[in-house]
Amino acid sequence: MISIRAVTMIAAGWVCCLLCVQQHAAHAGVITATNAQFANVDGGILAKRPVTFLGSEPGFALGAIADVNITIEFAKADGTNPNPPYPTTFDPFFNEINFELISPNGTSVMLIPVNTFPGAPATNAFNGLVYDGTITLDDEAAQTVNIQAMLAGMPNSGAFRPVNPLSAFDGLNALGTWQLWIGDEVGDDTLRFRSYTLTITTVPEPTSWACWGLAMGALVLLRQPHR
Ligand SMILES: [Ca+2]
Ligand SMILES: [Ca+2]
Ligand SMILES: [Ca+2]
Ligand SMILES: [Ca+2]
Repeated sequence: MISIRAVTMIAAGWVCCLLCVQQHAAHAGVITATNAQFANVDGGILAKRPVTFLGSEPGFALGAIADVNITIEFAKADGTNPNPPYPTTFDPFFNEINFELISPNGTSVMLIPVNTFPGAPATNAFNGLVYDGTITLDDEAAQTVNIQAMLAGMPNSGAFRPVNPLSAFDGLNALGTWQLWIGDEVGDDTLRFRSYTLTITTVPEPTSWACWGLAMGALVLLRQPHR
């Protein structure tokens, strides 16, 4: 026999869950931050670009991280001219590009290490190529960032998995200052960094966990032998 008490708890728990899910869907639980300070990066000297979450952003909840994506807009071309049109005479050395993301607690992920993209082939086949676009790094993307690049000779725009997973940040807290370290290993052929946007999905607030607890408690009650 199922007790009236258990049935009531189940009903209350699941109604509460539905309300919570709806509420959090409205909030979306997603926070974003952008840094659009240009940098003409070269010669192994990192440009460091911060973004800060204050905790007051809609969707911040308690700041616990469920997922991190990052979108980076940059160009890489021959020469050092910061603005287009870029020189197109010689090789742009895409292999010099590197990006590392550092969380507020100092956890770092080398998203794109040096030599992720191809360098200069002996045939000079990549002379004159220019990359100018936007790459989104997302663990849930279908392909890793360098797969098509090795065939095409240059980075591809779109959504790709980073070389090392962003899931290293899952479970940490978003509160505070994040840094993107932007690198270009060797002198000449600068990396023209334009902007990045950090998109963090936060874990829903505990109110909904309390609802799940109520529902789960009812299930436990159901499984207990009746006296
Ligand atoms: Ca993820
Ligand atoms: Ca060059
Ligand atoms: Ca993701
Ligand atoms: Ca360079």
